[in-house]
Amino acid sequence: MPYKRFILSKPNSSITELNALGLGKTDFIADFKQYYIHLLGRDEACRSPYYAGEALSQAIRDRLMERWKATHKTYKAAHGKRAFYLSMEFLLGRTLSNAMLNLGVTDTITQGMYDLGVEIEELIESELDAGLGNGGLGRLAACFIDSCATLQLPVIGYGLRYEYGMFTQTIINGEQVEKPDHWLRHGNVWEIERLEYSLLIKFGGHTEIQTDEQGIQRVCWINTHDVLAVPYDTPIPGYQNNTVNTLRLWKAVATEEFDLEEFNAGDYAESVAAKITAEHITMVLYPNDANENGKELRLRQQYFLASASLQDVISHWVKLYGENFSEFAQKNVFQLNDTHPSIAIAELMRLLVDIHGVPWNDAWAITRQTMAYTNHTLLPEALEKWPVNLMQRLLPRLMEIIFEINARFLAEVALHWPGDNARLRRMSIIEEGGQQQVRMAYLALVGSFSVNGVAQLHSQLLQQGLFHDFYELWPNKFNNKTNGVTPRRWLAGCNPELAELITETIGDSWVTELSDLKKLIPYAENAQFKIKWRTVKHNAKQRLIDYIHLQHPELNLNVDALFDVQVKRIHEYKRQILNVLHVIHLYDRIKRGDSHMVVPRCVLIGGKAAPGYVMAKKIIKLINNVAHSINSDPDVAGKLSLFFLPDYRVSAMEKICPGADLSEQISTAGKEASGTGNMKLMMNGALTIGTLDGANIEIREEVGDENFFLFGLTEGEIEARRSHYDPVSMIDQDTDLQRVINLLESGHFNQFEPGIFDGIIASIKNPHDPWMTIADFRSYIDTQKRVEDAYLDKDHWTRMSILNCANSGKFSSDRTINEYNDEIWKLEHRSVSL
Ligand code: 9L8
Repeated sequence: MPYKRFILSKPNSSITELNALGLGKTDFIADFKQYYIHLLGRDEACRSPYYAGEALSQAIRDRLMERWKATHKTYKAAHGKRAFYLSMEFLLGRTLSNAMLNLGVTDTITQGMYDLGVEIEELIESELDAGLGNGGLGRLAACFIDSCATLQLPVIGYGLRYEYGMFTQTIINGEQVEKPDHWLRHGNVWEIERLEYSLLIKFGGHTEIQTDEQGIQRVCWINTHDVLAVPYDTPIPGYQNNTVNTLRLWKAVATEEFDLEEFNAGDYAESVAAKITAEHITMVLYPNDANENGKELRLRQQYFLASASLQDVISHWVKLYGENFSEFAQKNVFQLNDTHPSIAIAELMRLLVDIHGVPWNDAWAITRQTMAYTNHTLLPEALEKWPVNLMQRLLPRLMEIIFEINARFLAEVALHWPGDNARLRRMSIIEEGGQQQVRMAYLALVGSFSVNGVAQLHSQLLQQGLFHDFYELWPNKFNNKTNGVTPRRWLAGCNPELAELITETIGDSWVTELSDLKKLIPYAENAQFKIKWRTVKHNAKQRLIDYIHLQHPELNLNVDALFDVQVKRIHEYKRQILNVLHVIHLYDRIKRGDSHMVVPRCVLIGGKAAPGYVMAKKIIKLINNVAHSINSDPDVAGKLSLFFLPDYRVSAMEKICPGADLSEQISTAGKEASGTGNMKLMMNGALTIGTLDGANIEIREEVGDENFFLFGLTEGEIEARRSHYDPVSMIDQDTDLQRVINLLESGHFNQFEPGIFDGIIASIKNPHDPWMTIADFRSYIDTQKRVEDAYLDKDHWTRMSILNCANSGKFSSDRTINEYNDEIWKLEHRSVSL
C-alpha cells in the first residue's frame, strides 16, 4: 500500500539542528563512530583503513546530502535555464579528499582522525579510483563539473555507470598486461541509486506508420528489445559554497516484462541470455583513446546514454510545462563531449516528433538551438563513422531520421552552391562508397548551434581543414574554448605544501580565481621566497621518489636529479619514442665519456596503451627494455635513470605533478588537440619542453618564451615537409642520431629477444611516418641540452618554476567554463543558502 505522507522529522525542526550538517570535529567523530560500529559492524580490533575510510565517507556524504537538496530546491525555484554535459567518460579519480577540500573540512577531519589514532592519508590511499574514462577527454569532463559546481551553474553531467572502468595496467617482462578494474566490488558510498527515475530504451524492431485517434499519422517504432536505464547520482560539491550539483550515470538493467515474455514462451535459457545481453551495455568502458573501433556494443552504449539522458530531461519538462515545447530551447542546452553522444541529435528529433507530436520543422529548430558540439581530435582514426546497415538494424527509427536530416541539409547546400556536386558528396552526413557510413561529426555539425575546438590552434585547424566546407557555410557556429583543469584537485588538493606557501604569500583567492597567481610574479625575484619554493619542490620530489619506490624498490633515485616526466596515454602521435631516443642518446654520451653531461636526470614515463594497439604496446616494451639496460649499468648510475611507472591514473598524477621539474609535451605539431597534463604540471611549477602544438602554444604565450623550452617543426612546416620527408638521410647526416639508431638496430636493448623492435625502427625510418619523429630529433636534443644548462643554475631555474606557476591562471577550468557559459550556455549563476 502506498503511504499518504512519510514524515522523517518533527514538522518544526530545522535541518540545521541535525548533527548531519555539523562541520565541527566532534560532529564528525560522533558520526564516524556511529557508522564504523553500527553500519559497518567493526570495532577497534579491526585496523583496516578501508572500513575507517568507508565510515568517514558516509559521515561526509551526509554533509553533502543537505547541501545537495538545497541546491536542487534553489534550481527548481528559479525555473531558469539548465545545461547538460553529455559524455561517455567522467574520469573522476578519488572522491574522499576532494569532498573534504570542497567542504572546507580537511584540517578538522585530519585532526579528528588523528585523535582517534587514524592517519587520514591511509584512508585516502585506500580508496579506488573511479576510472570511468580513458584520458584527457574523460578527465576534462570531471574538471568541468567541478568548475560548474564552484561557479554555481545549474549543470547536470550525464554519463554511463560502467561496471568495469579503465583496466589496471601491470607490467610483466616489460610488457603491458591488462587486468579488469571491478571498481564497484566493495560498493560505492558516493552514489545513490534512483530506481524511481528508471527509463526504457529501445533497440532493434522496425517502424510502422500508424494513424492515431485524431487522424494524425505517426511513425511508431515497434517490436523493440527494451532495456531499462537506471540512474545513479553522485554529488559534485562546489568549492566551499554550499552548491552540490549532480552527476547522473546510467546503468543498464534487463526489464522484467522482457524476461517474462521469453519465459512464458517456454525458453528459460534464452530469457536469461537476453537479460545478460541487456546488462552488457554498461558492463565495460572501451579502452580506446582517440581511436575508434566501430563495435556494435559501443553504438548501443552511445544510444543508451543519449536516449536515457534526453528522456530524463524531457520527462522533467513535461512535468513542469506539459506538451508545450515552445520554450524548450530557451531553457535547455546540451553540450556533446565529442561525437560519442551525438546520436542525441537524432534522438531529440525522435522524441519531439514521434512521441510528443511536435511538427518536424519546429522540432528541428528546437534541436538546432539546443545542441552544442565540442570536437577533441583531428586524427582521422578517431573520427566516428557507423555503418548504415548496422544503424538500420539496431536503431531503425534513428536511421530514418538521419536520412531525413541529411536530405534537408543537402538541399540547403545545393541552394548555397548550385551545381557543386563534389561539395554535396563531401558534405553529406552519409558517406557513400563500399558500404554507406554515417559521419557522426557531420551529424553533430549540422544539428548544433555551436561547434568548438579545445585550444586556439586546434580550433583554427578545424576551420581551415577538417570542417572547412561547414565553416564556409556557417562561420558563426565556430568558436574556441581552450581547455583548463580544476585548481582544487590539481594544486590545492594534490600539492598542499605548495598551496600553503602560495596562500601565506598572496592569500587564498587563487583557489577560485586562479589568475590571482600573478601576484606571485614579484616573488620570483625574492631570495627568501625562492628558498622556500625550492624546499617545497624538494619535499615533493622526495615524496615522488617514495611513491616510485612502491613500484621499483630496487631503484636508487637522487632527489637532486632533474625529474623529467612524460605521463599520458601511449600513442605514436604523442611521441614517447622521441623521448626514448633522447634517453638513449644521453646513455650513449655517458658511455663514450662525454663530460658535458653533468646534470643527473630521472626520466619517468607512464601511460596505458589501448589493448589492441600493437605499436603502442611495443613502445611500452621498448621503454622497459631501455630502462633495464640503463638502470643496471654501473657506468651511468647516479647520472641517468629511466623508469616506466605502471598503472598511470588520476591518483598517480596527483603524486607525480608536484614532484616534476620538466614536463614533456612533445607531440607532432597539429596532432594534440590541447593536452591538459601540460597544464597540471605547469601549475605545480614544472617547466615545459614542447612543440608548438595544442595548448602548449598558449602556455608559452602566458609564461613567456624565456621560460619555455620550445623545439620542433611547426604545424605548417610539418605539412610542407611531408612530400619530401627523408628520415634515412637525416640519420646519415647526424652522428648522434646515427649512434642511437645503431644501438637500437644492433639489438643492444633486446639481446635475447631478437627483432622485437624492428617494427618501431621501421616506422620512424619510413618516409611516410605520419608523426615525423626523426624530423624533430636534432632540435629536441639541442633543446634538452639547454634544459640541462638551465637546471645547473638553480636560482634561475627556481625563478622560471615560480613564473610557470604564477602564469598558469588561464588554465583553470573555471575560466574555460565561464567562456562556455558566456558564449554558449548563457546560464545564470545561482547561490545556494542553507
Ligand atoms: N587528445 C585530446 C587531448 O589533446 C585533449 O586535451 C583532450 C580534452 O580535450 O581530448 C583528447 C581526446 N580524446 C579523444 C578521444 C577519442 C575517442 C575516444 C574513444 C573512442 C573514440 C574516440 C576517447 C577519447 N579525442 N581527443
